Amino acid sequence: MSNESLASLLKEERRFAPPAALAAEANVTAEAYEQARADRLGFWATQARRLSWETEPTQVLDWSDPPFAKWFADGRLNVAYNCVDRHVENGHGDRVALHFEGEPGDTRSLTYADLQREVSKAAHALTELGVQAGDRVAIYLPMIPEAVVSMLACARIGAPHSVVFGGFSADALATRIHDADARVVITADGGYRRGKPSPLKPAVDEALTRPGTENVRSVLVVRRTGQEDLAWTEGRDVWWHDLVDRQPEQHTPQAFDAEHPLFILYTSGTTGKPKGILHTTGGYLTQTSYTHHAVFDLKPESDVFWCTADVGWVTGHSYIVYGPLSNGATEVLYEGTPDTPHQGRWWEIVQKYGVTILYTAPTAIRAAMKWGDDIPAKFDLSSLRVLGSVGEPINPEAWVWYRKHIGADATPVVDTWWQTETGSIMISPLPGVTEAKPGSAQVPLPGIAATVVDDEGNEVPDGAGGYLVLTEPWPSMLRTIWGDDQRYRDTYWSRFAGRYFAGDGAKKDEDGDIWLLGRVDDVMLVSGHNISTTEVESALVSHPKVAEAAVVGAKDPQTTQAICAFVILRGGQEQGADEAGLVEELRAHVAKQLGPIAKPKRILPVSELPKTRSGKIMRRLLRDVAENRALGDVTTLTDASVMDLIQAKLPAAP
Ligand code: 6R9
Repeated sequence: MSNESLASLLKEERRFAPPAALAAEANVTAEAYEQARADRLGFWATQARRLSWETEPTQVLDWSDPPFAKWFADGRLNVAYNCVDRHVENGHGDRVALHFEGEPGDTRSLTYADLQREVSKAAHALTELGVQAGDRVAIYLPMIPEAVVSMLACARIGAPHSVVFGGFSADALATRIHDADARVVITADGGYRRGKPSPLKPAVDEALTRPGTENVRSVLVVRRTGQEDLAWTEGRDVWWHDLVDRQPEQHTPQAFDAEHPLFILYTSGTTGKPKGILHTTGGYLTQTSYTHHAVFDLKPESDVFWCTADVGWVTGHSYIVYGPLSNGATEVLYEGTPDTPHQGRWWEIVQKYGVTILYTAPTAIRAAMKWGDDIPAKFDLSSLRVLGSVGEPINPEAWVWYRKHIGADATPVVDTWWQTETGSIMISPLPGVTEAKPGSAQVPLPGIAATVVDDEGNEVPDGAGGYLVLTEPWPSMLRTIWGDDQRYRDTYWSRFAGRYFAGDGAKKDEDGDIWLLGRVDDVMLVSGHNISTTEVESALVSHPKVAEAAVVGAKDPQTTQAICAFVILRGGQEQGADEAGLVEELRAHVAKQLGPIAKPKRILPVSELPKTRSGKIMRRLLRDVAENRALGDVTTLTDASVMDLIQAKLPAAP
């Protein structure tokens, strides 16, 4: 990246104060920032007491060997006990933990008492399969209750899990099984996606033929779709209902050290071998629990929480499983896609269960915008009181649409910035405290230290852009990259000495609030200016005809890179009619919003964009297209055929 800091072009003046009623009853008030500022470690020690410890920690942070942190190191606890049993012991056994909604419409509600029985049986079953504390278990399941039960059963017996997205290929699964050296795989015959059964077990069978997976001795299979002619390896494969159902319903959880590993989760990264991000127990659970309580203002007696993420993404780990369940929440778990069997499915679910807090990704919000305002308008969404966003920068226009059409023009929207590596939310407004700015994650949470620095690592003044860094260790930070301490140091801690480099561009506005500007690998260099893809995309999305935009810098002989935009038009906009006219209109719109330097050289209307399973736009593939290159690695793409559609749309090389 050149020495010129990221240009900050976008001006967003809209402001939304917290609703007075919510502010008056909020779980966390402005005082928390003061407390954490005065005594950061004391603040986290207090938050750790949200949990039940078998041995209370006397130590908070051990940073004697940076960047290897230990939090609450002399404490001992059991994560599953904290997420399940203690709520039953506290008299909440009858409270619903999970309202499961299958894609075909089948439903199941599990109370905390049910969950305790299921997790206990699964823990016994894993033990019968020979799984011991420290052994890794791979989980490759659809979004069904057994996914949550399996994760908690692993946590209960101290066996780190490695959840792999149900949508990943046999190759991706094999790489992850190999790297983690997993001993057992938990899977299902299949799951439901887009109205039909989608098989999973065949990918496991295939993965287990690959070198490096020989240590897998058992495959535990949930029957979900009832698919016939399933290949079966005797002695290795075992049905969940045969093994788990006959286990005792009581299981005594054993406490583990606070630094005992909880899970490994692989981040795809844009290049290179996936990184196995390692999280441990005490600090991770402290921060997921606290942030879920603070950012969503969760009231466990009355709220119904719904995080739409897949459990294969860190958001599902922290805000379907560990955060909400440690707080005794009632939540929704939905198996399928938002448009099956119709584009109002999510809103129907909100209405049916009276969802009060919804946590989703910008990609889903932009899809809903594209499908049209009239669809959510058909449902009663009045139960909603807090809306959250995660995964990508949320374009201001999408933020305002979300608040208006889903949140009755009244609910706070919290834009939460964090990463697989950070384990929990790091930068976000608080719904009862912060005057919100659409498109900005705004402020580090109490106890979190983040800032923006320039190329030399100097903090930038308000109003300037650069790189996001975290300047103090935090409880749910990754502990290392599984099996590769050196890569952990190099990737995160070597760019700016003593500080964690997140890999994201960011700016501070005049009030010192933080705006995320996209991955630094995606930043464009145009005639000597660094321009953020996020800002150009947000300018495009602020045009009434555009639902979604992806912007890349393509090699250009005159300007180093030229801005190339791929746009999806909003529902009802006829394509083709006057495409040339529309493209000109959009180019002029961007120039007006951001200045002539940001005007895209090319704009291509397309019907889909390439995305990862967690909904992030894969700009590097679009760069390959824009530069007429063969496509790079597409294994983490939701739907590889999208790239054919886009390439077909492209005029012959200029
Ligand atoms: C939780 C999660 C992490 C990357 C991160 C950043 C982007 C996530 C964001 C956001 C702007 C937000 N990101 N939340 N960018 N605003 N609110 O997404 O983890 O899958 O590891 O991705 O996602 O680029 O560095 P992960």
